[in-house]
Amino acid sequence: NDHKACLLWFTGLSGSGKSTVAGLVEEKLHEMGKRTYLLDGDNVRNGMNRDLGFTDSDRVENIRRIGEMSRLFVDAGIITLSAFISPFRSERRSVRELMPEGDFIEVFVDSPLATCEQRDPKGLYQRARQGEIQNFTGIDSPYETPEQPEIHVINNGITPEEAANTVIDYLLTHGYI
Ligand code: GGZ
Repeated sequence: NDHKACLLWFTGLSGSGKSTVAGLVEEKLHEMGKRTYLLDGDNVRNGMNRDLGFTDSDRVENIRRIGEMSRLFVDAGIITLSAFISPFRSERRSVRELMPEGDFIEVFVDSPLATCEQRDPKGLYQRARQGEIQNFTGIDSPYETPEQPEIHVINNGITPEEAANTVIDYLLTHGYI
């Protein structure tokens, strides 16, 4: 059950499939006997960060805290998966710089906005288009695409299984697991 602890940082639009892919990667790692922890909106935004909304400054603080929290998990030897939109390059870079060299693996879950909007599992895009939600990423709040992600998953026309395997393959070929 040997592994090198690292932070898998999933970034992408709402509805891009970050949480789904991260969840599958975690399942596969468990099957291999690895210790993992998954941070996502459900266990972070409802708890530690429930004081934060979706203004630019709240997103910056959201990612800063999640970065610090992720570092503690990696420090404890756990393969940590964090799945947040994290729309700003500078905040993703800050988290990268927080981590020991090589411990930060940026996973760009890349689905076209039109696809995310079609999926719209929670109806949020529709509400944003109707002006009922402000500062919605991709609509009236920016998403800065990663320039050099370690892993670029084009999550459009492939299964979540295939997307997850791309991540597992990276961990295997780079000696993390
Ligand atoms: C973007 C929003 C917004 C706004 C609520 N903009 O697809 P979801 O629903 O389940 O996941 C999205 C989640 C985004 O939170 P993050 O912590 O990942 O964002 S960030 O990294 O930018 O801080 C979405 C929901 O919250 N949601 N309002 N205005 N997403």
